[in-house]
Amino acid sequence: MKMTDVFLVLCPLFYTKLPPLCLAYLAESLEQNGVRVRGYDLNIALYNEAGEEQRREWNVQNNPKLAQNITKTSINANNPTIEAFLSEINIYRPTLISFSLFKSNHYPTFKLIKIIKKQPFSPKIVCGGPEIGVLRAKMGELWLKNEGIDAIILGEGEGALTTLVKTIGCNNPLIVLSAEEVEDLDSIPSPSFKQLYKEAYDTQVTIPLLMSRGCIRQCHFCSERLLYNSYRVRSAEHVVTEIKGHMGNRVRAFVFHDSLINGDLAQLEQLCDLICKEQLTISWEAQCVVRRDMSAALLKKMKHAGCYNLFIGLESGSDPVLKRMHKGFTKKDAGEFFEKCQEAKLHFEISLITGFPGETEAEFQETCDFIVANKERIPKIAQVNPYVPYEGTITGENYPAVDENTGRERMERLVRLFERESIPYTKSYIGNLLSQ
Ligand code: B12
Ligand code: SF4
Repeated sequence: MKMTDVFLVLCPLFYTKLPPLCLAYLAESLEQNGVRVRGYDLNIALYNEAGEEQRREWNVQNNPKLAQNITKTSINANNPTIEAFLSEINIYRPTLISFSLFKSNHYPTFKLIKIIKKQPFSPKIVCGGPEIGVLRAKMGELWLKNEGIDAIILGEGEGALTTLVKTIGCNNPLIVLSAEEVEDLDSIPSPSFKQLYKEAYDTQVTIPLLMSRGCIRQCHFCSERLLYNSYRVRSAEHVVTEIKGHMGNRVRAFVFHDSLINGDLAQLEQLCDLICKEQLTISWEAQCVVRRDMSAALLKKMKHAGCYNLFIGLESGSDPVLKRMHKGFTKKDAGEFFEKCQEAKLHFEISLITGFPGETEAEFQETCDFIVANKERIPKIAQVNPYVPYEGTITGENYPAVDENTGRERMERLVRLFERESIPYTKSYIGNLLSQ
C-alpha cells in the first residue's frame, strides 16, 4: 500500500540553530492539498552525529570544504542516518523526493540523489530552492538531468510542488517549472513544523517566522532579485495566529527571516499593536533597512512588542559608495535612524562591506569616520566583509574594481579601529562570507 506521496529532504550544510522554514512551508502546503508528506532534515540528523570540531564549523560559515568532506565521509549507504533514510524510501515508496538546494548543500545533495537512483525502488526526484536557478544558468538542463534530477521548480515551491506531485508521469526530459509568486501570502498555510518536530526538535525554543517575501529595495550587490520579483506582506492577524500556534508548543522566541521587517510600515505597526493588544509575551529579532520615513514611535512599539534586536545593512558610511550600491539612503539618514533606535532603546547591529567597486581610499576613510562619529549610537558591529560579486547581482561594472587584497586589508583596518575605539563587534562574523 502506498503510504506517502512526497519526501521533503534537506541535506547538510545548513544552519542548525533553527528548524528549516523551506521544509516547513512546503510540508504544510502539500498537506493542506491532500498530499501525504514526510520531512527529513538530514542536516540536523548528521550534525547531531558530528564531532565537536565539525559542529563548530557547521553554522553560518561559507564552507565548501566542510560540505565536500561530509559528502565523502557521511553521504553513503553505510552511514546509519543515510541507511535509515534509504530504507524508509523502500517502506513508504513515495511518488516524489524533493530536495531543497542551497549553495551550501549541493555537493551532499547530488551524491545522495546518485545513491537513491541505484536503489531497487527509485522515485522521481525534484529539486528547488535558491541554488537551483543558479545551477541551471551555470551548468544547463542536461547537466541537471545527468545528475539524476527529473524535475526542477524555480521560485516559491508551495503551489508548483503540489501540482507536480499530482501530475508527474514518466517523462524523460527534465521538467522545468517556474512557480508563480503567490500574491496573497495569507493564502499560504502557516508552517507548524509538525512534520519536523521529531526527536531533533523537541528541545527547540526559537522558531523562524516570515512576515513578508521580497524586498522594497534593489541594492546592486544583493542577489535577492533572483529569488523574488515583488514585495508582498502577510496581514498582522495571520502572523499573530501563527505565533499563538507556536506559543501553544511553549515557544516564546522568534527570528523573522524576512529580507526586511520594515518594508510596509503600516503592516509592521499593525503587527506590533496586535502583539501588544493580545498581550503575547514573546521576544523576536529581524533584519531592517534604514528608512527616513520610519518614526521613533514605531521603533518604540516594536520594542514593546518584544523586538530585542535589529540587523541593519549599513554597508558604508560614504555617500558616493552608498549611491553606487543603490542602498536608497544617505549617511545622514543612517545617523538619524540610529538615533531613533537609540531613543527607542532598541538594540541593533550593523554590517559593512569594504572594497565595493569604485571605493577610493578617501571614501573608505569616510566610513571609518562615520563609525567613530556614531560609536555612541551603534551598539554593535555584526559583520564586515570584503565585497564579493554574486551571481545575478549588478556588480558595479561601471566603476573600477577594488582588488581583493585591498578589500581584505580595509576589513582588517576596520577591525583595528573597533579595537582602538572599543567598539563592540562579532569576531566570528568578520570575513565570514569568504570561502573557508
Ligand atoms: C534568514 C537567512 C539566513 C539565516 C538563517 C539561515 C537558515 N538557513 O535558516 C543565517 C543568517 C544564519 C543565514 C546564513 C547563511 N546564508 Co542565508 N539567508 C537567509 C534569508 C534572509 C531567509 C531564508 C528563509 O528562511 N527564507 C524563507 C523560506 C521559506 O524560503 P526558502 O528557504 O527560499 O524556500 C522557498 C523557496 O526557495 C522554495 N524551495 C525551497 N526548497 C524547495 C524545494 C523544492 C523541490 C521546491 C519546488 C521549492 C523549494 O520554496 C520555499 C517556500 O517558498 C535568505 C534570503 C531570502 N530572502 O530568502 C538568505 C539566503 C538563503 N542565505 C544565503 C546564504 C548564501 C547564506 C550563507 C552561506 C552566508 C554565509 N556565507 O555565511 C549562510 C549559510 C548558512 C547555512 N549553512 O545554511 C543565500 C543562499 C543563496 C543560494 N544560492 O543558495 C540567500 C538566498 C541570500 C541571498 N540572496 O543570497 N542565512
Ligand atoms: S541588501 Fe537588503 S535591502 Fe538591499 S536589496 Fe538586498 S535584501 Fe533588500
